[in-house]
Amino acid sequence: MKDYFIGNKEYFPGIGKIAYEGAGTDNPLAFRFYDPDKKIGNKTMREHLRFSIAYWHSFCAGGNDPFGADTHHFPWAVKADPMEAAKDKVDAAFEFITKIDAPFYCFHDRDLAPEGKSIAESEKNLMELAGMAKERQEATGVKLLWGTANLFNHPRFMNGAATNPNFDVIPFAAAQVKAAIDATILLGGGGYVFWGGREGYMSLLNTDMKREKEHLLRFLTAARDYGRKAGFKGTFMIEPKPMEPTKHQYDYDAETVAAFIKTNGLEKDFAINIENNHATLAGHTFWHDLQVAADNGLLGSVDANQGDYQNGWDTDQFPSNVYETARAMMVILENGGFTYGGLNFDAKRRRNSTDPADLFYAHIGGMDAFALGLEIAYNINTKSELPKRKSTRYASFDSGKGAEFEAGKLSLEELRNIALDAREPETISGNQELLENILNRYMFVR
Ligand code: XLS
Ligand code: NI
Ligand code: NI
Repeated sequence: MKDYFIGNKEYFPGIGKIAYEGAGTDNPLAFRFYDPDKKIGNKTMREHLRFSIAYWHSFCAGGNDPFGADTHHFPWAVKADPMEAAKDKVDAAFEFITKIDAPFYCFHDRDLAPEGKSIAESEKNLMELAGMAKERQEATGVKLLWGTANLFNHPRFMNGAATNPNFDVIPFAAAQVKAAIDATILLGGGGYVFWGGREGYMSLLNTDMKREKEHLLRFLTAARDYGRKAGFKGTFMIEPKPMEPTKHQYDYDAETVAAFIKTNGLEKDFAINIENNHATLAGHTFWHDLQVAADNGLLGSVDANQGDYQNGWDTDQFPSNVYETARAMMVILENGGFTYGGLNFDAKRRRNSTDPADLFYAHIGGMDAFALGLEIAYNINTKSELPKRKSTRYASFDSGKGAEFEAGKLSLEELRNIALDAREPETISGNQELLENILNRYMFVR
């Protein structure tokens, strides 16, 4: 019995299941730091990190960019009949997912199955491929983290999907979301994601923002209502991004999405899916957006990737920056860890990384970077003085007048009267450089 899946054909011959070999290994096809069964606190690394493979980047996107054609030639994408090619892709996907030893995957409807000539044919295609994926899930134990619908690729969505100024487009978007929710239910996904790639504008000259945002709310609540009626027990998530492909996207960042969810009373059903490169595009850090989502009780899942400090777009690179993974894991652990969410590699290998093995190197690097981040974050949160120092900084609000202020018991006049008899406040250092030194100690000293 092989411990990985092979369907009708082996698509990654010569590469077996990737195993943990330890930091000293010279084998490029092994984990150095991701040791799935190693316990960190009361959970294993596998349980903490809940890695997921993005179907679109790994098995669909051929490496094209606005200046050049595909460079990745997938052996599972050669059959002329799109349904036959899609079936080969399912086999290739489950082979890769089991060889890299990831417990989850995510997909868009159109990643899994081609669009048909009619809504009914598209629905039939999706359900047929989802049925095949379900069989593969049962055979391998791999699970669906979340599903979504691609409402940005087809030309009909060029002015938006739920926020399109032409109502005629909205039923087409709804049909796709309905079918994608059905497929997510069939496959037992714990989440359903809305990333509004074209829910925004290119110019305010032709855009009524107020109306479009109201339409977005109508659409999301209709999708929620359908999902609940159809038996979806998971969590709907909104994935913030400030722009690209639109000039401005309505789900700009975690703060904007949290406000949208709470203002509209959606917090029972909706949470946030944070992507590193989207946070940095919005002028924040990954850490910042994770913290905002956690502070609002809305941290659902993570699209794990990283951007490029010099490029102003979503480069979707595999995570290798251990400072970023450690800080992310600090927030995730402090928040109690993932429940239904996980770390989905919404990342693509570079256009010129053309060897089939590059797909493995990319994921191995990302998984190792998060395994390192997890261990460092666990040590920082449980052994370092950082959490204590942060809470001590606010100690003056723990009792006396500070506590009264926090509880909303002091008026502006009362506060003013306290100042009348008070001495000038003490100069208290924020000790930032000291804290950075402590962080580095935990980053590099084991
Ligand atoms: C694009 C988004 C997309 C979503 C899923 O920038 O990250 O991949 O995660 O539609
Ligand atoms: Ni994403
Ligand atoms: Ni993205």
